[in-house]
This record gives sequence, structure tokens and C-alpha cells, in this order.
Amino acid sequence: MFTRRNMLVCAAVSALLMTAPALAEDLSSLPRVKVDLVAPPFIHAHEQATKAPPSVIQFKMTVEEKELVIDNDGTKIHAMTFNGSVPGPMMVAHQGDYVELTLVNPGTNTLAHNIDFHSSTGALGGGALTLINPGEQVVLRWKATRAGVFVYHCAPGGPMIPWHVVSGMNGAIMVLPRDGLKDDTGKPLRYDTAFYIGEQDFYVPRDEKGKFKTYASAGDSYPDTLEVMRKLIPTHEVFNGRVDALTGKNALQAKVGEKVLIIHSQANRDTRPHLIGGHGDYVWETGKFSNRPEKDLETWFIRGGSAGAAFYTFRQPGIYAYVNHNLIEAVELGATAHFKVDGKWDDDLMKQVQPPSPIKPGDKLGALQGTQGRIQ
Ligand SMILES: [Cu+2]
Repeated sequence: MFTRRNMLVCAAVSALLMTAPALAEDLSSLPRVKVDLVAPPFIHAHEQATKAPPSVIQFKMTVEEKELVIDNDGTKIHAMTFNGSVPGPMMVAHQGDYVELTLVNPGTNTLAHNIDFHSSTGALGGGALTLINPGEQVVLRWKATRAGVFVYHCAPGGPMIPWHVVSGMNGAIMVLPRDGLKDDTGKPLRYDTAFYIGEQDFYVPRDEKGKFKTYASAGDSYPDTLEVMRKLIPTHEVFNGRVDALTGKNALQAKVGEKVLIIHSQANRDTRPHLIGGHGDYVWETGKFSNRPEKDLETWFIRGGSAGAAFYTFRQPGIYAYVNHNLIEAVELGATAHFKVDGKWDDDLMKQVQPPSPIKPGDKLGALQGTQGRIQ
């Protein structure tokens, strides 16, 4: 029955619909900034604090379904990626900006994809408005109301959601406060360099002999992969798409005195970054910049489906391993990166007082004469 109340609701809805286009017209007066994305661990050029008025920041990403080698034994998967990399590129905007993404799914792809931005509000994070078949593209705009680092990922529905995410289809966006980052007392914090590390769990099926299997297409790999996924034990846990993507000659470079912001995302599974021989001077463990950073952390916890940020000033030169401090995952499954830090060693912070040498007879190592068990 069409009641008076219903009529009022309808009138209110049409009034809302009528006002909607006006909102879009307001945005047309805002500055528009086109940004070219770069592959992780690097991040496109950006201002840390900005005096610019809220702007429409335009990004474009292309979905690439591609075969990727994920370890040093040549194990291959049919990856699904934003812009060809695992993780997808880091986007940077400022709080109050509008993020406008053109998402392209080329006709050469085989699957439907979309994007769910954890930083956006409504419509499944944009997932409900961005589902595109091969040969289609879509443009989504959302307002960056919350400051922080946030995951984005593909979420095409049902079991496709975890499958696409663990096939590599995730990344992160950093929404900076307009006046930049602040320490625990509210003083400005500026980094010299920012790196983006995306941690990824892969679930590669094995044959009867225990060897990793290969498949003709992503679709062919799906039933076996789903079986491995359901056991929840990854075969690979890697940084930036493969074992050793960020070690050796691919190590992240820094200098003594350099202030580095390390952004770490995991779209699916919990992890616990740790910088061996260093710390998190300031850590936004949950990644949200309206909260005060924690100080002096040894290890920080990144919940699956989130990103965190750690700010550190390197104080000693050398090779630092940056790991998931589930050390089995770091060493056996691949979750290790390296920072190569140049500069001068500080003896005050650490010095080898005596190099390894034969034990001298008569040295009573470890004996605390007369003080054992007493607190003084
Ligand atoms: Cu997808």
C-alpha cells in the first residue's frame, strides 16, 4: 500500500537524489593532481605536510594477471596484481583529499576484479562499485576522511576474495595528516625516505612427491590452491612478492642519521615486523596517524588486513635484517628483507671489547663472587 509516510520517504529520497549532482559540481572547482605510481618498495614523490587545499588526487591502476616466480627454486604461481607488482603500488594522499582511481581490467585477463579500500567509506570500500570484467574499466572517487596507512585489495565475492588476495592482489594507501606526522608529544616528524613492504602469504599445491605443482592457468590452479588455503598454512611468506625480493643487491639503502618510515602491510594474515639491531623509534602499530605513536618498540604487530608504520633513525652502519619475528616464517618461508646502512660506526653504542679468542686459564667466567642471589 502506498501510504502518506511512504510518499514522504520517496520525496525525501528524490530530494537527496536531486542534490547529488550539485555535490559533484562542487568538486569540479577543486585542484586535480595526476600521480604516476611506482612499484614497491618505493613510493611516488609526495609532500609530507601540505598547504594545498583539498584536492582530487588521480591514480590509475591496471590489473595484471601474470606468472610470477616466488622463490629461488623457480616455483611459479599465476599471480593477480595491481599494476604488475606484489604488493600493488603505495598511493599517497592527504586527509580531506578525494582519491579518484581509474581501474583497468585489460581484455587479455581472464577474471573479474575490483578494489576494496579500507580507507574509504561505503559500498564495501568501493568493491561494490568497481567490479569489472576483462575489457572494462571503472572510475571510483572517495573522500580520504581518516589519516593513516590502510590496505586495499581485490574482493570480487565469495571464495574469489581470499583467492585473489593470496594471489597477490593487495596493496596500501597512506593518507597523511595535512600538517604531516607528529611524535608522541605532538612535535612534527619528517622522514627522509619511506619504504613500502607488503608481506604476502602464498599457498602453492604440491604433487605426491612433495614438489610444488605448476598449472596452465590461474583457473586450473584454483581447486588445488583452495585446498591448501583451507589448511591455513602458507607454503611461502614473503616480502614484496618473492623470497629475497629485498635482500642482497635488492637490499633497502639508508645512511647513518637517515630518518626512515617503513610501512608494512599484510592483507590476510597477522605478522610481527622486527628490525634486528634496531628499533621502531615511533610506531603506529595499527597504522592510524590520529593516534599517538608508541616509542622504542622491539617488535610490532600488524593485524591481518591492516598496515602499520614505523619511523626509525639509523644510528649504526651495517646490514640489518628486517624480519617477521615468527623466525620460522622469516628464515624458512621467506619473510626477510635487508637494510644496507652506510656511515660511521659508533663505539659508544656498541664495541667488541675483546674479539673471540681462546678461554684464558684462571678466568672465572660468570662467577659473581659473593653477590649471587642478593639484590643490591
Ligand atoms: Cu582480483
